[in-house]
This record gives sequence, C-alpha cells and structure tokens, in this order.
Amino acid sequence: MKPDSFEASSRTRLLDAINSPTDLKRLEEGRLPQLAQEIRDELITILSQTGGHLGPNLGVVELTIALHRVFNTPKDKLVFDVSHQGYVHKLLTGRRDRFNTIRQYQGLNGFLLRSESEHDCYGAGHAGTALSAALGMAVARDRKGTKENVVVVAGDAAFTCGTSYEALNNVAENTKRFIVVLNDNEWSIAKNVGAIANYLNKLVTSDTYSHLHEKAAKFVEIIGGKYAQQLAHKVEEGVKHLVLPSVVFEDLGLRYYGPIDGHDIPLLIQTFEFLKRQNEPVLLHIITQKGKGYAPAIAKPDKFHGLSKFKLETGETAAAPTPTYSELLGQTLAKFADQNNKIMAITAAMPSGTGLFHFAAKHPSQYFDVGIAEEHAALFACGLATQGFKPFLTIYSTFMQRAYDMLIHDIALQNLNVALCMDLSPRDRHRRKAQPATKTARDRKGRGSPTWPRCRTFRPWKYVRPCGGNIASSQDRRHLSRLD
Ligand SMILES: Cc1ncc(C[n+]2csc(CCOP(=O)(O)OP(=O)(O)O)c2C)c(N)n1
Repeated sequence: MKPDSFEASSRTRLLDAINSPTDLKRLEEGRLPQLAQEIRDELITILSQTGGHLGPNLGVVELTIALHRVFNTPKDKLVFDVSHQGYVHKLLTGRRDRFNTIRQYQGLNGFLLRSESEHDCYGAGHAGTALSAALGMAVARDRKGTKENVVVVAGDAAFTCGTSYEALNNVAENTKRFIVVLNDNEWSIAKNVGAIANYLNKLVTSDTYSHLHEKAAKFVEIIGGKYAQQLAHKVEEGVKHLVLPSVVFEDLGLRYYGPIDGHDIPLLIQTFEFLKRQNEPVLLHIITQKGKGYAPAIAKPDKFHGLSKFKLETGETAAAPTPTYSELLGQTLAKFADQNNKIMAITAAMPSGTGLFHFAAKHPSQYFDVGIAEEHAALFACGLATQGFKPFLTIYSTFMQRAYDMLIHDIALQNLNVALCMDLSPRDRHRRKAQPATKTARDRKGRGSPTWPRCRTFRPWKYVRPCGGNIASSQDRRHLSRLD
C-alpha cells in the first residue's frame, strides 16, 4: 500500500485517523515521528486518569509503529510477553476511541486478550509465556503450509524466566521462520538482575562491536539491496565472534542481530523488512528507554512501570493513607534479621511490590532478587532451608502459581522450613487501601488468585495474616513475629 493517500488534515491529530493498522500503513513515513509523539501524549494523558503501565508503553511506541507498518495483523502474529506493553498496539488496532476506558469497569483490559480483539493473538499477564506460545503458532503455520510471520516482543526481564529458555531450546529444531524482538531497557520492574542482564549489557557496551555494527548498518542503508545485506551480515558475523567468545543466542540456533536503536523508526522498519525474509530463526536486540518522553517516568522507572493515577505536570501520585502490609512485611523482616543472620529474604523481580526493598537496604547480603523466576526462587529457598537457614519467599499470590509444584514436591513433602509471604491473595484483598481489589475484571490475571486455598490441601501450614486496619497494631506485629 502506498503511503501517500493519508488524508488527515494537519489540524487534526494523525492518531485520530488511525482506526486500523491499514490506516497506519497509509501514512507517509516522514510523519511517523509526529504520530509517535501523539501516541506518547495520549498515553500520558489517559493514564494520568486511569493508572496503568506507563513506562513500558512509552518505551515501545516506535517499535509498535514499525511492527504494524511491516507486519499485517491479524494474519501475522504479534505475541507480546506479559502484554503490559500492549497499549500502543491497542491504540493502533481499532481501540483508540475506547482507550480512556482502559482498566475501568467494562472497559479495555490492561493486558492483551484474545476476546478483546482479533489483533490480540495471545493473552497474557504472567511473564515468560510468549516464546513458547509463539513457537507453537509457528509450528502450526509450518504444518498448515501457510506463510504468516510470527513475531515475539519480549523485554529483557523475560529472559530471566526459565520458560523463555525452555522455548529457545526448541526453536531451531522446529521452525525456520521465527522472529524474536528482545526489547532491552535494562529494567524489569526494578533494575534487571543476574548474569543474563550483565551479558546483554556487555553486548550493548562493546565498543568495537558497536562501531563495526554501525558501519555495517550504514553500508546497508547507503547501498541497499540483497547483496549488500548479505555482505554486511558477513561483516557482522565475523565481528561478533571476534569480540564475543560465545554468542548465547546464536549458539541456541537463533541468528542474532543488533543491538540497534529501538526508537529509530526507519531503521526498525528496514530491519523488520529484512528479517521477515530470513529463512532461519532470528533475534533482534533493540535498545529502548523505559518511560521515554516523560521526565518523571525516566527519573523513576520503577514507580512508573505501573502506577495508579497521577498528576500530569509532576507525575505525583496520591499518598497511600497508611503504609501497605507489604511495607510492614519488609520492615519487620529487616528487624528480625537484625538479630538473626540466618534469615534470607527472596523476591522474584518484585522488590518494591513485596516491600523487600526495606530489607534489601538494611541487609543486602541476606537479600536475593532472582529475576522473574518463581520456580527457581522456591527451590533456592528449599536448598537454604536444608542447610538451616530461614528463607522467606515473598511472591504475589498470582505469581506463586508458577511455583505450585515446588510448594508440594519440595517444600511440603520434605517438610522444609520455608515461609511463604503471599501478597494479594484472596484473603488479604482488603490490605491495600490505595489499590482496592478490583470489583471488575480490570486486569484479569492478577487479583486474588487461589494459590493459598490450594496450598492448604497438602500441608498443615501455619497461617498468619495481618488483620488490623492499622498496620502498626500490636496484633499484626504479634502475628508477624510468629514467623521468626
Ligand atoms: C510470572 C510473573 N512474575 C512477575 C510478574 C510481574 N511483572 C510484570 S512486568 C514485570 C517486568 C517485565 O520487565 P520486561 O519484560 O523487561 O519489560 P519492561 O516492562 O521492562 O518493558 C514483572 C516482574 C509477572 N508479570 N509474571
């Protein structure tokens, strides 16, 4: 489709005339940066009223525009990991006029939902599902003999999930056409952690590689054409193996491209056009900035990952009426640990949500953020417990589902002394005054998952819960102290 028949008046917003990805494809390429700006303005304005995942979405504006320029949903499949970064996709796929209902009663969901749009080929909410689900789609396509593209968008923290590697372990032997976009902004909710985060950082900061890569990209840009692309690829190939002794993704059978600027729309479009012609699985590593375009979100990526409504001018949110029970937990565990160096506090990528940042500040050597790896967190706690340590496994109820097998097979059957600190379970819904449990299906994944009732079927756990409205109540403190 020629990008010259777009008829929006210059006085109206470009965004107001985008009712489908087809409209986006009609727009002149030179006007896409303006569209990106309008999308950012829309995200900031609406989310200041509704709350939501602002930072992640501000970071993927150009990426999502480029994806919808090159690929054709719903035929092509875009699979977003977690899908909290799917708001821009919603805006471009016919949901712009209802965007102000996001996360509201009977409004748009805060995540992607198959039942909400034909452009949402896969629903999510929990991390680490996209690669496996997309691989299933790619294999189904190959079996059916159809030609659609399957593209995964996964954040760098998705690569701390074991499931992502379980999928990567199977990709190369099952399909030749599979595109993974690794959206690297260095942040999970908090700063991303672990060896993989360090590895990605090494790829990004390797001077020699960046320099030669830039040269190769320019070469492609100037000369164009298939031959040049192949030649440039050879240059990059050689360079990667010179600079990095082992390129993890290539060794797993995915051709690695990048890192490239994830805010450069022409470069992204050109790269996707190239990648979709490849007859081998590919991984494109893009660098983006979480919160791009909104200073308060850049300054505090953790807070603006997901937040309630805020003041547009300053990014301020209303102060919670009391500290949350999560904060109480973090502070109390820190107090226990003052007297007891056997206490270990574990989070799976949620130090602020679980209140453990209080603990981390006071007892860094007894604190572990293991990444989005609930199964590993539970097993790690088991190992500590077998050696006489006292692990506190702090995981939201909905994400504890991931570790359900470990709760039975490892903790319960071996009767290990592991304390489960489960936030947002059905029985403590009342505990967050600032974020009451939803009366709607606002974010279908999260609130009040039934992990705790299930747990009770296989072990006589000691159950302790805060019960006062005032978290400083002596009753609450007594309850918590029974955990020590
Ligand atoms: C199994 C699971 N555990 C924890 C979470 C909570 N969570 C939501 S988004 C997120 C971080 C995602 O980071 P990344 O994938 O890098 O995307 P970004 O927000 O940085 O764009 C986490 C930990 C989750 N969704 N699923």
